[in-house]
Amino acid sequence: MGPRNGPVQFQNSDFCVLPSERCGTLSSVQFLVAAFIALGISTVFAQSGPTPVTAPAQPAQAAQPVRAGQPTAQDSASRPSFTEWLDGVRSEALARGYRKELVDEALSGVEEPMPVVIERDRTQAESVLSIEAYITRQLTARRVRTGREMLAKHKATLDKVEATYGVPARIIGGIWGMESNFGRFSGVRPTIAALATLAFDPRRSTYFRRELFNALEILNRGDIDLPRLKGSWAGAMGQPQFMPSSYLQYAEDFDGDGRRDIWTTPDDVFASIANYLKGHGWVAGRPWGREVTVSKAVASRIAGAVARRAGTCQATRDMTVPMPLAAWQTLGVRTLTGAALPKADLEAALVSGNSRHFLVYSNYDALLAYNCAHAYALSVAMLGDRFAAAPAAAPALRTPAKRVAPSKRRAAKSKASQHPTSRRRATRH
Ligand SMILES: [Ca+2]
Repeated sequence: MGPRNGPVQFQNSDFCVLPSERCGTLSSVQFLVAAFIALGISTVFAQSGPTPVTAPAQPAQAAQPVRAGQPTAQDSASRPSFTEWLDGVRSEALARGYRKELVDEALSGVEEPMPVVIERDRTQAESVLSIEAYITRQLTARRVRTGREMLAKHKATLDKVEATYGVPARIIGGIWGMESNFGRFSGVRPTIAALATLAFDPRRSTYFRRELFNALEILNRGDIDLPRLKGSWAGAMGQPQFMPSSYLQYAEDFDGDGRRDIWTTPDDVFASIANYLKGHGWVAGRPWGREVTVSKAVASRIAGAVARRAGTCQATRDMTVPMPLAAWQTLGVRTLTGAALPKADLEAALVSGNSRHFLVYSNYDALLAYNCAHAYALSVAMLGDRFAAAPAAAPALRTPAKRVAPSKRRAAKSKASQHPTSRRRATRH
């Protein structure tokens, strides 16, 4: 992984089951559940949303860990061996004009598919956590505190990035925190080997073969050396967790040293995140949205009167079409304090969890583009709000622990493992 990772993160990575391997942020309960999965207990669990710029979402598979190299029903005599397949990749890379020594070096370390990659790909789970529960898990006092410290530490750079791209530092910080725990963990898996494994596997071979060549392209351009080209098991790289295609399109060399280093250079990390959001429609000076109050009666009125959006991503179908704030006001939507909505001439769409509701503006779509899951996008947005809020306005950072009888603790732990968290994170595009 990135040079920033210390021993602790490496240790976590051994148990990490999250597609993006953001295990640095696992709570102890999450960690326990993750350990169970790592032991082969197939279960629905995963953490958050996906990874920006990551692989395309796939329907969850019943988690049956399959060992790489193990014959499956889909294998047939016509399938090449991994070695034969890799020879084909090498030939195509040379035909594309990549330097021979680079191709040889990059592929020489890929002797066989990585079992851990296949297992994690097979054990991705559907989200069973509600939006509310997911947000609660993400917006911890510790993460908010760390985020404020890190944003303060990098204020000068973030201010420059914000001025350049028009994306607020707090939003960049929200994504940075969600993706790599503020740069502490960005994945230890060798990207070429991980992508080769997924490209050889028939499940999503076309997508990952393309990303494998994109990764070779990155090496060929000299932005990063092979030993440092690391990331998640699913190929998401560096602190922003960009897939190679997103890297090629959006990574920025903000410190001007000639390399787009999203692994260890904060300037490049922040600018790359901001450039991605700007490239997906973030408009400077506009808010993402706000949490609102929707009574049950109003919610059912809305369900009958307001259409849902279309779209290729599930989250866009799980929200309404945009309408003027005045229309929401007429329908009975109010601010969290029960006040009237602002009279701004803005259109907003309604995103609803089980009990919480949010009116979101067009900038919210850029967050969904990073990772198409409301739980993720709302967590980023609300983390940003918390970073920006005066510390005194935030809930107490330390809540006195309530005494819980041991039997209740066991019950709570058991419940947590039955209702895992997750939102299948699959994927950014
Ligand atoms: Ca740079």
